[in-house]
Amino acid sequence: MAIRNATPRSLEGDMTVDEFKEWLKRFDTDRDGRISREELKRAIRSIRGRFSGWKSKRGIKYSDADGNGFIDEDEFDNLVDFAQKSLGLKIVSF
Ligand SMILES: [Ca+2]
Ligand SMILES: [Ca+2]
Repeated sequence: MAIRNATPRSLEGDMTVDEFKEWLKRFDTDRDGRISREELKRAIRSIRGRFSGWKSKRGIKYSDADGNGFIDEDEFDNLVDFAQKSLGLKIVSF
């Protein structure tokens, strides 16, 4: 898989929604196409680390529209919202 940067650009400035999704997919370690709470926790830990357990729980709850306990690919957009509000990421959409 082609990943341009090891670090999300959010640490330096804005990232686009696509970049955010690409970044998120890197944490899909079991490659099932969806993000579990454990995977989200790892993602949160990789950026700022604080309260990753609690935030991953919140993130799933916030984003999981169909309630299956995972953030499926079509639910990634919901997480964008959450990431901006709760993780302090700057994500621009265009
Ligand atoms: Ca997964
Ligand atoms: Ca879901």
